[in-house]
Amino acid sequence: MAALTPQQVLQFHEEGFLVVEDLFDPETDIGPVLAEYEQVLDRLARDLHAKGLLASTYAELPFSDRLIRIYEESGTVHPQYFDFSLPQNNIREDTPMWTGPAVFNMIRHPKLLDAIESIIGPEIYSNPVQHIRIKPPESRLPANLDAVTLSSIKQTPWHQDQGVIKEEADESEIVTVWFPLRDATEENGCLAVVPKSHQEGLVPHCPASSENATGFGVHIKERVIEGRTVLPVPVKAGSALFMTKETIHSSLRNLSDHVRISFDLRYNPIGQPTGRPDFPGFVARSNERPDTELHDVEIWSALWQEARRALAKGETPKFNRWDPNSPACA
Ligand SMILES: O=C(O)CCC(=O)C(=O)O
Ligand SMILES: [Fe+2]
Repeated sequence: MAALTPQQVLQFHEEGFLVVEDLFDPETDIGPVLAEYEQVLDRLARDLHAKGLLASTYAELPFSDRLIRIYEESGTVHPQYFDFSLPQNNIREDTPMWTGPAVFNMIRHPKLLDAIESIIGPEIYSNPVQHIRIKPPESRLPANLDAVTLSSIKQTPWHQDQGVIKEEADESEIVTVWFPLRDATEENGCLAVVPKSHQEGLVPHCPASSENATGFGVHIKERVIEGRTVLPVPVKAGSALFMTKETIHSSLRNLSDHVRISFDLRYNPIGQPTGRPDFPGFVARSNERPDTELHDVEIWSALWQEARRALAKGETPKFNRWDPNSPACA
């Protein structure tokens, strides 16, 4: 069991965040995920090469250098290729995503579920608000990215995870777990948190704006953060940061020469709304009804493909509650 100690659970609830050191073995737990993403990057390289957008597939380069090179030379970034979730608009039947076995195993990792169980109990639902985030060094981003793309691949603005989901999940006990696949440092853009900010509950957010490059995505205005204690949280590969859905956080800039690569996953007790009803979750662990647990990556992958098909056909649903014309956004 990788259960948390009562002291750790207390700290999580008091501070709104908790770093669990060495939750995973970087080699045996995270290694397979990195190996799988080598294949995803290879597929991207071959696709772009076949389209004439790359002179080479750069198969000889290590992951970070290869990705940077491919983004630079193709003149744009390709985050959706790697993600195990869908975007919030312009979903097509062929929108890329990656729902592979190593990713699925990571979401279901017993050490992770043991830690989550210590916080929310043994009836655990995998919430579909989940991402891999691969952030290239700012100095190596392709020139001429439009403002929205640029800001989405740079630092993440201040927000609470409760702010990026729908009201229906306001009472759900959603726990975020963020962990890097390679060491996350202040230089390469680890997260920063506002300790104890969860105690104040949900604060107003402002939705995406294409005019304001640093304000892309649902975000809390900088003026709300001014004067508060901001704590950068470097996390080594193998360690993990747990946060409540009310904890205010952002990421720092990637000023290093390599990509910053992380997973963020969420869990809530089975039966509580996830806040993103158009995306599929699944039962990750259930002591009461073990037969309802999902163990089959093919089924998981099919759930995402089905969601993609439905969203490509229908109207774009609303993903959050915020109004850009509210006084809080002026
Ligand atoms: O990795 C990032 O830059 C942002 C992550 C985040 O906001 C989260 O995990 O909730
Ligand atoms: Fe977040």
